[in-house]
Amino acid sequence: MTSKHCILLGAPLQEGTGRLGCDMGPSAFRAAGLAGALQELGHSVEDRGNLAPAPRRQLHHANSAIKNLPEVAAWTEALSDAAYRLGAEGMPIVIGGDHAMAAGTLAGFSRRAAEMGRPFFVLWLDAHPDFHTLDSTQSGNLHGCPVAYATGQPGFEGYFPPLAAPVRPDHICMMGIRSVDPAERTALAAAGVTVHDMRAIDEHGVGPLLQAFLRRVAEANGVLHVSLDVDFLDPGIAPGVGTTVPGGATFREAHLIMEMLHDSGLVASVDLVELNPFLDERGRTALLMVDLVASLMGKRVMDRPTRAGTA
Ligand code: 4U7
Ligand code: MN
Ligand code: MN
Ligand code: MN
Repeated sequence: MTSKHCILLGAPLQEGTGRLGCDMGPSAFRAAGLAGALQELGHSVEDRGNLAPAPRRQLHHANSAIKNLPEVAAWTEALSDAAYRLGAEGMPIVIGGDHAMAAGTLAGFSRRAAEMGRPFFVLWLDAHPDFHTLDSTQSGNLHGCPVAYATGQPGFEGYFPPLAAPVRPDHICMMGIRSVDPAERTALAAAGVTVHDMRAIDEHGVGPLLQAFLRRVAEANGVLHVSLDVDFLDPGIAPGVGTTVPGGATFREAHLIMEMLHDSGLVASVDLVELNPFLDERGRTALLMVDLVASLMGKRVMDRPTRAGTA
């Protein structure tokens, strides 16, 4: 197994959600033993502590539903710069914080990949596609917007930082999706994002769906970023999140995805988002997330790839 230099960065933002508590996410991941789990697998770990947002600017938008636009824009600025820098240093694991975090991480990691001359791909594991623009969001919760921003959908100009390298929508594969708003449905289809909803997982299984995407990334010599929203998981095994949707990924489906990702050797960076420790039950969601990261980083049941012939 190749050992990596893992760089942990906390991003305690919670302004993208409608409720408080995600700011405790980075602490909960640390308390659940994230660094130790990685070290046990032979990786070196450097914890860079928590990031702070850039200075806030006054911002006004015609969509009066939008909440905390100046705060989320300030986080996006800081995260985009941090991700761009970390992308050159090792294997960044960015710990949220709510999923508005991904506006910055996608923008920064994509910029880094472009600079290296490598195509950038995203595996989006979530109950939601987070494909709202500032104009289409009705809840006004900006954790529902990062993918639209990072792919350069219209309407973010002048609010969020300009994109050095927009993510190509046809380089994004979403899995676990089961809550899509009408505006998102239309925009996703028009943009050409691959969406494997829960029905597709039921019918085909996560293995073949993920394998097809990983083959594409490998053939393109791509850089792969994984964005893992806690609500991807079924609420029965992961209650510590504000936006639960029934019918999510099972324990084994989630682990198999992580194991296959590890065997592919393609993952360059990771987001761990939406954990709300205030809603968790004695840390069980945090512990499950840490165990999933361990699978992603090489923990396996037997001393062989769980799925033969992928590496
Ligand atoms: B998350 C939602 F309406 N689409 O816009 C919205 F269903 O990061 C949910 O994936 C967004 O948890 C969920 O508020 C954002 C809603
Ligand atoms: Mn999300
Ligand atoms: Mn979600
Ligand atoms: Mn959520």
